[in-house]
Amino acid sequence: MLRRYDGAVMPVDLRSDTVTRPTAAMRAAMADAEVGDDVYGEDPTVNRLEQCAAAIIGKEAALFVPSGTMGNTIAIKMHTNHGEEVLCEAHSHMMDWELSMMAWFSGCLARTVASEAGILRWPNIEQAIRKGSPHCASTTLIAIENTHNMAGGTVYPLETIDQICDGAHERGLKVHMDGARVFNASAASGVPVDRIARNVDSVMFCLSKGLGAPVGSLLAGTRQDIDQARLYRKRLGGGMRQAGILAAAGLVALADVPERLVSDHANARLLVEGLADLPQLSVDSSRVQTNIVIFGIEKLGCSTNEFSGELKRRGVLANGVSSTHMRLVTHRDVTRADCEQAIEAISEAVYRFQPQAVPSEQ
Ligand code: TLP
Repeated sequence: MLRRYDGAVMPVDLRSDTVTRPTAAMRAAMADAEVGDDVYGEDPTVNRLEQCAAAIIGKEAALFVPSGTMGNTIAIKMHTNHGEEVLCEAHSHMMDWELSMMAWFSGCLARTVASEAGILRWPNIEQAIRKGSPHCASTTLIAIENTHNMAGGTVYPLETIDQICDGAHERGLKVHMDGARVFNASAASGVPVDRIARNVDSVMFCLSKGLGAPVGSLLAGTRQDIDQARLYRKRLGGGMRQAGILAAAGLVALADVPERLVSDHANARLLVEGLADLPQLSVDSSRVQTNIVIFGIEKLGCSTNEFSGELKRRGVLANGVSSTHMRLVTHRDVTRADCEQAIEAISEAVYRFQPQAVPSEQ
């Protein structure tokens, strides 16, 4: 029997891994956090988080920023000059969901590169690189997204990252990794995050997604780049004062990550296997490598908003990511039982739009 969503019962929230609530341990650490003014560099908890993050990700320094979008924005600014080109994947977060920040703040043009399942390959990148001339602007940065959100949480093979970095560096270009979910990539591949990020010039990762912290991301790179990044963060209004109360939750999140992410991935697998049994949906289970499941509802003849509405009535929250595709994201606050409920709700919603397909009772 499905738990009905009437506002009183907590729905199963699969809209994103950003929706997690801080754990009791995080709240306790926040309450006890030692703080200072971080714009003066005097918040001991922020300083500890930045040092800890830099060590985990294997870079000289890291900067605590309020959001992943700000981390990516600053990274682009620190690697480029006005009027240059940035190569990125056609459905990358930077391209589709950051309100053209690359143009707005850095004055750069995004040139998209074709990919398979969100993963860029060096030969395609190489063809798109432009050398500055009186006729065209030069490419100076390559941005890769690991895991790739809109491709369904796909993971870059390590050798692909290394090839991209080697090729870019030979040409004098920089590589930034939008590693909002790089810990998911690590949990799925078994490759430590510092190895994944070893050859990129900068990496941004989010505390507020799979790691479950309430707020914040880290941008990591060379000491020199991060010193510069600190100025850009201030320009963007991201200079936070007693931010140690947020950093404290981030430190807790970093302490107990990887094992838990594996269960998020198992829950996503459970979801996709349940959906694969519904022929009215388009499901590519090979894409589901981490905590994101994207599936098509184009055969149902309804909009993603209508489909979301049906799910909501059945106690499940999920968003459309295009006019034909829905996304489910597993995270700390959803259990295996919640995912089973979601499969049931999705099956009911599918048959609601295609009643002729209801299987007969045995
Ligand atoms: N992604 C959000 C939405 O904006 C789509 C989500 O729910 O998945 N890089 C990647 C790969 C991301 O998925 C996101 C957020 C960001 C950057 C930006 O992070 P925030 O939301 O902290 O600015």
